[in-house]
This record gives sequence, structure tokens and C-alpha cells, in this order.
Amino acid sequence: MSKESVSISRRGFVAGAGAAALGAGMAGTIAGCAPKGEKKPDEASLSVQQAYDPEAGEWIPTTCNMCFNNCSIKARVIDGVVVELTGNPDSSIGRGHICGKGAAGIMQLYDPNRVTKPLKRTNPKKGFDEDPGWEEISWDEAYELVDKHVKEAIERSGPHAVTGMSMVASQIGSLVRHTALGVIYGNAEGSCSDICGAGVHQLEYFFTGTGNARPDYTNCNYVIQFGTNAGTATRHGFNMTVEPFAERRKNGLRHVVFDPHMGAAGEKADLWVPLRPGTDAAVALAIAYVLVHEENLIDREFLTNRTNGPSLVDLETKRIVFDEKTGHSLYMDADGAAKPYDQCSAPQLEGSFEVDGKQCSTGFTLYKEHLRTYTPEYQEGITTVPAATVRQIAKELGEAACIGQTTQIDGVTLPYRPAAVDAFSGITRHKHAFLTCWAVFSLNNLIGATNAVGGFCGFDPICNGWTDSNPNMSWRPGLWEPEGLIDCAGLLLAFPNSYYKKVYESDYTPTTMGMMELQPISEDNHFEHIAQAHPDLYHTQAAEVALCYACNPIKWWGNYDEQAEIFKGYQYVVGIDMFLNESSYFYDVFLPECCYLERTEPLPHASGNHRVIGGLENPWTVPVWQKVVEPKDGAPSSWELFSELASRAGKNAEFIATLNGMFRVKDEYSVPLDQKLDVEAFADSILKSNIDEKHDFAWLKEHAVYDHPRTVDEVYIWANGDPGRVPLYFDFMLEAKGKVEAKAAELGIPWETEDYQALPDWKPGCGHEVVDHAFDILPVYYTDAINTDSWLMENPYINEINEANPYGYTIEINAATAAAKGLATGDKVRLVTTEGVSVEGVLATSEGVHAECVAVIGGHWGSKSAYMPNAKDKGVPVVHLVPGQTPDRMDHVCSAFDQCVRIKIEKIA
Ligand SMILES: Nc1nc2c(c(=O)[nH]1)N[C@H]1C(S)=C(S)[C@@H](COP(=O)(O)OP(=O)(O)OC[C@H]3O[C@@H](n4cnc5c(=O)[nH]c(N)nc54)[C@H](O)[C@@H]3O)O[C@H]1N2
Ligand SMILES: Nc1nc2c(c(=O)[nH]1)N[C@H]1C(S)=C(S)[C@@H](COP(=O)(O)OP(=O)(O)OC[C@H]3O[C@@H](n4cnc5c(=O)[nH]c(N)nc54)[C@H](O)[C@@H]3O)O[C@H]1N2
Ligand code: SF4
Ligand SMILES: [Mo]
Repeated sequence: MSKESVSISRRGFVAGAGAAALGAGMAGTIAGCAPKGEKKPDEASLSVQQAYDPEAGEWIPTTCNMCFNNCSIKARVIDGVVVELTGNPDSSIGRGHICGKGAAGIMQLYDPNRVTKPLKRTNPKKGFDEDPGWEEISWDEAYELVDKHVKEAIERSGPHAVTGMSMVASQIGSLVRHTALGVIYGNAEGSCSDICGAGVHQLEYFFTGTGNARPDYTNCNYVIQFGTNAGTATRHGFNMTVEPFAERRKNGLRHVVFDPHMGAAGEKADLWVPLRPGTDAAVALAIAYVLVHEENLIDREFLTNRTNGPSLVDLETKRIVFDEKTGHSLYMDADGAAKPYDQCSAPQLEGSFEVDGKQCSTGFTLYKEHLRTYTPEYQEGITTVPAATVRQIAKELGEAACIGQTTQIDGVTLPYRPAAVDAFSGITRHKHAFLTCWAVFSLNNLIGATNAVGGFCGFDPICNGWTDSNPNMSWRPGLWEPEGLIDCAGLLLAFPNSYYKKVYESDYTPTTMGMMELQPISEDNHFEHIAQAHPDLYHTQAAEVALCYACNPIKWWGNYDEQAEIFKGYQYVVGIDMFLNESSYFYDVFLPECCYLERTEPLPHASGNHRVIGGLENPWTVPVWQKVVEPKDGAPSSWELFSELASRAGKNAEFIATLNGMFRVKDEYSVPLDQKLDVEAFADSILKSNIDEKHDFAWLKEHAVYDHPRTVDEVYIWANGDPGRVPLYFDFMLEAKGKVEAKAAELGIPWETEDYQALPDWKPGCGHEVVDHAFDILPVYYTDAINTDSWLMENPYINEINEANPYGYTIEINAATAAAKGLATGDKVRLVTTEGVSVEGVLATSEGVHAECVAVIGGHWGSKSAYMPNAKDKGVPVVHLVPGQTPDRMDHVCSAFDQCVRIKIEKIA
């Protein structure tokens, strides 16, 4: 494969409209977008007419994979060529919309730089400056190489010798990757880098019974967002959120955004509040202070009956007091007697009492006292947000919540709290992220908006089944009896999950580099990034072989040179992708997956509908993902690829049986266990098991989507009056602290436990203190609506939009800050850390960024790969500035990773 890959732009494409190789219809679509009058009719533009002949070709329903949302789309295909992509209005997933990224998918399908044949490295030297010398090999050889190297490593050094990597670019494929490695090879290690949800997911589990939550947009009047562009550029269910959010905005919803950068959210908001990165907990706790101490705008009924706020806490030990007989936590009843929570008729939310000779206060009383530190004036110096702004927002939020009001839906009377506080990755990419997420999401509890109509609700906390009569696909959160707290359903496959069980009952001995057992309330095995670099630190075993599926692990964490050293250290690296991204410079063998438009997948979403925002307006939806054109050069899908590996290893039965368990396939509908898995037959198994025989895959291919309405009790978890509370005083954190400390001491390993506390706080994260005044700037990065993670700049449509955007590939800086430093738009600069690590770029000034920050899109762009020529060197990879391999940047509760690093800006003459 030559290094002179083809560089294309939209206009170049039109000019060379011979484009014969791409087929008539393709040229038609491109010409259709070209500026008017640019070309005379020729062969290509004649095909424009053909492409737009309403009778020509057919529309085939399928699923988009240009970002992780997997919207339902339709592809128009003429003579085996995709000429147009559009949304599918029959499906709630995307609601008939296709975004700019989705529409640009056509340029990915036909990108001449997409790889479709397996490759083997011939140059043994690995590095960004070394051409791997890729040589085409047969599929047979490619599979043999994977099988051989993975097996040999495991035979040599055990299951920890192999690590699998994958992330969100192909979410369901990642599940298959994980399952396949586990079942076929007994692999035990895995790595990921979703430095987005660490902390957020856990708090959402605790409060909503499921790992993803959102404002109940259609019923909400007031939304505060912390560090997210949800519903304006990003997040789960992007195309499902944009419309209801915009509709409500038109009808009066007030939108407040806390973000150091004015991205899509800040731009659309009524109020953009720039704050210093990593300080959200301080402002959130100050909002709580105003609600509790100044405005008395809190929902006492909710706090009493739906949180553990009335729990009696021993003031000496700071632990909740449990009844010896029942094992249940004690509340103080109105008659002055302490009783188990479920025997108390009128629990006291506030007060201090003597119980069995112990001085006790309620959890809420302690929470209230704890807030006294966080006055609006106190947070000002930390966050730079004026105290008056905090007071204004707190009052608006509390008043918008309509505390005390109810509403009726489908004959059920429910609390009506049309105000919600939402957050995502901006607040998690910091140390102390768990405390921050806790401080932020607790605001919903204070105003009683958690799980209320118009408030803050889980995507999919309860499912009664995909039909009225077949409960096979159903789940609901259990109850943690000792405190009556709700448990949760797991994120991807919605199986029952309980963090409390893990805290109280599990063994804390770590079994992998991710150290998950030592973090009973973490979801992310991010400690692998530290442990792989320093196996001695935690007495873990470093992996020798890595299998990277649909990810760019050189770019997804911290400093690239450090990551490159890790990758050079692996004895063998397998890459499965569509493009030779910069991580491929460290791969030994490359197996191409076909494009999403060329493949059939049994289900686009995991059964928990992880990408579907839920709500009464969005039914349970099972959409089709089928190939609309034949795969170029016969490249397989991940399902086919991993099924082939399973089959070669003689592991069909184990592989299929595990998949059956994951997707709740009933025995009678299982595909044969002794044959290689057939994807369409497996889709049949899932559909027949969870819907019925009529709705098989043939039916789905024709009808595009099966759906089933959600019921009020599936959306608002307490609609049936079921018991269940959310934690306000986190006693279980103190339990975990003791156990984590004991285990770390026993193993003789370093571990931080300061953040295991019963009430949330703000603590300074990395780079908060200014040590050297020359280094006065903090870079932040954000996501816009037209890009996906690190790979879309290769797409000529997207690249052109980024180039036309003054802030697309530049470094955005506050105009006043720039002026004070003698800098201006167009200046070429170097961002340098105190360690001397640097990245370069061109400045663009604006008023939309905090005076102490610079902002870039993505933060992991600036591709180094010559095999992605459109993307090469585009954008500014500020994450390269972040040291990634020491534990001091890690939040030891939830595995969040701090991305803040102080820099100075040097002008390059
Ligand atoms: N278009 C598009 N959609 C996507 C994706 C994509 O790549 N493109 N990726 C998907 C994935 S994997 C994810 S994780 C989600 C991400 O979804 P979001 O979390 O909504 O993504 P970002 O736009 O990166 O939002 C982070 C925001 O936090 C701000 N920020 C940085 N530091 C701080 C801070 O300390 N405090 C506060 N308050 N804000 C801060 C940034 O300026 C940025 O605006 O989107 C998903 N959807
Ligand atoms: N600086 C910075 N770092 C980040 C983030 C950030 O916003 N900025 N975001 C973080 C977050 S929240 C996340 S979730 C991760 C995301 O990290 P990754 O999931 O690693 O995302 P990408 O870096 O875009 O790499 C995706 C790769 O998948 C390939 N790909 C796309 N579609 C397919 C497919 O269908 N099949 C196969 N086999 N390959 C495919 C693309 O070509 C690309 O090489 O990054 C994290 N790291
Ligand atoms: S939001 Fe994502 S999945 Fe939906 S159309 Fe856009 S790129 Fe495709
Ligand atoms: Mo993410």
C-alpha cells in the first residue's frame, strides 16, 4: 500500500468528475452540492438527473454509525451505489433527522483512503516517523496471525498477557470484541478511555436507577447544563433531543450553561456563565446553599420520603445508625422514637437527637450544616462566577421547580418539577470528578426534580418488555434493603446492578490492571493506563499483546509520546478499523472492517437502549441495521470477523451461548451451537425471543423498525407508588473507604481515599493553583455538531466545514487576554507546559472563552497519519500536553482523569 494516499476535497471531487470509479450516482450527489454554474453538463452531471429522478433506485432503511447515536436512516441506492442518505421518520431514534455527520457518511463509504484488504507490517520499527511498509495479505493469513499471537501470548504468560481495546466508534461491535476475546482466548484485560462519563454515570445510577439520565425535555421549563452541549451538538440521542429541546426553548424554557467555553450550548442559552475549569462543585454547592439557607426553596416532602436524608447519623463516627434487629437504618419518628426507616410513619427530616446514648443528627441536618462553607461569596474566588449570578440562578431554579405541585399523566398523579440540572464530560475530566458530579446532580434532589415529571429522569430505568405479553426483555431496579435505596439496571445490557452490594459484600482484591475491585463504584477500567506503564506500582502484570478495535488509543488518553512508548512495548498489536489512523503506526497486522453501510448487525443498540434518551414520547424501538451495498473487497463486519475467530478456535458453542445470554435469546430460538454464527439468523433469535415469531429479521428488514409504547411507570419510576429512595448522606462511601484502605495496606500499594466521604465538597484539581505566573492559561476542548471524536476530519465534507469555520482548526482565545499578551487572530503560537511539552497552532480571538482559557475542538486532532491525508495535521491536539501515566491525575473513586494543565503561550515569529 503506497503512502501517497489520495487527497480529496469536495470541489476536487467535482472537478475530476470523471469519478467513474465511484459510479455515476456518487458523482451526481457531489455535483448536486457544488456551487451553481461551476460546470457544464457532462457525463457526471447527466447522472445528477438520474440520481434525482424520483423513480430511480430504491430507499433501503438502515442505521447510521457516523457517531455513537445510531440514528435510523434510509439510503438511496441506484445500481449498487449509495447516492443519498436521509433520516427515517418512522423511527423514534433520530426522529427522521440526519445530522451533518450522518449525511457526510457517503464520503466515508467512498473514501479512496478507506482500507478494505488486510495488511501486514514489513518494517519492524515502530514510530510516527516510520512507514510500517504495509503489505496486503489474504484474510486467511490475517486470521491466522491474530489467532497465533493471541494464543501464544496467553499460553506463555496467562490471560493477562492480552488486552483488548475499544470504545464508542462501534459500540455493539465493542461488546462483541469483548465477548469474543473472553470466550475464545480467556482474555482478562481490557482498556478504554471514555473520559466522559466517569462519575456522571454512577450518580445517575444512584439517583435514577440507570446509568444515563436527562432532563424530561418535553415537560421542562428550566435547564441548567454543566459542561455539556447535549441537545445542541452532542450526547446520547442527539437527533432525538434537538427537536423537543428547541420546541421547549421556543415555548419559554430557560437555559443556563456553565462552561469555560461558549460552545453550541452557551451560544443558544439565555445565560452563558463562564467559569474556571474544574470548579463546578464550588458553584453547585453555592447554588445549594442559596436554595437551603437563603431562599428555602427545597422539596421537603421529597427529601423526607424519597431520600435517606432523615437517616440518623452518629455524630462521633459519622456513620448511619442501623437497627440491630432488622438491619435497617433508623429514622426519628414524630412520636420521638427512633424506628427502622420502613416502620416510621412521620420521619423527621431535620434535628439532633439522642439515640441509645449516642448523639445523632439527621443526614439532612449534616448536609445543611456542611453547605454553610459554600456561600456565593466563597465560591467567587474559586470559580470567578459573581455571587449575584449564583443567587439569581438558584432562585430561578428553585422557583421554576414548582415545588409541591402535581400533574396527571394517563390517570396517574405525579410530582411536577419542570426544572433540571444536567451535566456531562466537562465536569468529569477532572480529579475529584465524583465529588463534583455528586454536588451538581444533588441539586435535582433538593428541588425534588429527580424522577419527577419535567425533572431529571433515567433513560430506561424500567422496562416491562418489548410487547404487552412477552416480558423476556424486562428489568427494574432492585432495592438495597438496609437503607431502602434504589439499585439500578446496568448500562449496556440492563442486567440488575447494585453498587451497594459491591461496597458491602465484594472482595476488594484487584484482578486486572483496571483495579476495578478497589473502586467498587467505578465503571471504567482507566487505571490500566497507569498500570501498563508501571506494573510494579500495583503489582499487576503488563499486557504483551493488544487488540485494538474501532479506536485510536494513541490519541484517546494523554501525551502521545508516552502512549507511543507503551505501544512500542507490546510484542504484537492487532488493529481492526476502516482507516490507518496514527495508532496504526504501531500495529503489526491490520484487519479492515467494512463500512456501516456495507454490513448487517443484529441490533444497532444494546438492549438497554443506551443511546436512546427515553421519555414517554420515545417508544421502545428496535430498528434495523442492514447492508445497503455490498462490502468493498468483501471486508467483514465485526460480528463476522469475531465469529470467524471463534470458529477457527473451535469455540462456536461458547461464543454463541454467551451471546445468547447477553441478548436474552431463548433456547428454542438459538442458532446452532456447532456452526459459525450467522448474523441474520442471530438477529432472528433475538427478535423472536424478545418480541414474537412474526417479528423476525425478514419482517424488520422490510418494515425498518419495530416499536412498543413506553408506559408511565417505566418512565417515572415511582408512578406505582413503589418504595425506593436516593442517597443524600452517602454512608456507603465511608464503608468503602475503610475496606479500600485495608485492602491497599494489605497489598502494600499506594491508593488515595480522601474522596471517600459522606457529603460532597469542592477540592482543587490539577493545574488549579498558579505556581508560575508565566503559565497562566488552561486549555479546554469541546465537541461541535459536525465532528465525531478524532476521525471525521478525514471526511472531505467535514474537513471543508472545519476549514470554513474560523474556530475549526485554530486555538480560540479571549480577545482581551490576547490583547494583554500582545497577541492577535492569525498569530502562530506554541502552547508550552512547565515540563516543556508543546503543541502549535494559529490563534483566533473571540469573546466566547473564559479569560484564563484557550479552547479547541476535539483536542485530539492534528492527525499524524499520512494514510488519512485530509485529516493530517488539521487541528490542535492539546491532550498531548497532559501527562497520562502517573496516578496523581486519577480520581481514585470513579477513575476520572484530569485533563487540566497550565501552559504559557509563545508567539512563533
Ligand atoms: N457531534 C458529536 N456528538 C457526540 C460525540 C462527538 O464526537 N460528536 N461524541 C459522543 C461521546 S463519546 C460523548 S462522551 C459525548 C460528549 O458530550 P458532551 O459532554 O456534551 O461533549 P463536549 O462538547 O465535549 O462537552 C464538554 C464541555 O465541557 C466544557 N468544559 C471543559 N472543562 C470544563 C469544566 O471544568 N467545567 C465545565 N462546566 N465545563 C467544562 C467544554 O468547553 C465543553 O463545552 O458526545 C457524544 N456525542
Ligand atoms: N482530546 C480528547 N480525547 C478524548 C476525547 C475528546 O473529546 N478529546 N473524548 C474521549 C471520549 S469521551 C471517548 S468516548 C473516546 C473516544 O475514543 P475512540 O472511540 O478511540 O474514538 P476515535 O479516536 O475517534 O477513534 C475511532 C476509530 O474508530 C474507527 N471507526 C469508525 N467507525 C468504525 C467502524 O464502524 N468499525 C471500525 N472497526 N472502526 C471504526 C475510526 O476510523 C477511528 O479510527 O476518546 C476520549 N478521548
Ligand atoms: S447524530 Fe450520529 S448517528 Fe445520528 S445522524 Fe448524526 S452522525 Fe448519524
Ligand atoms: Mo465518550
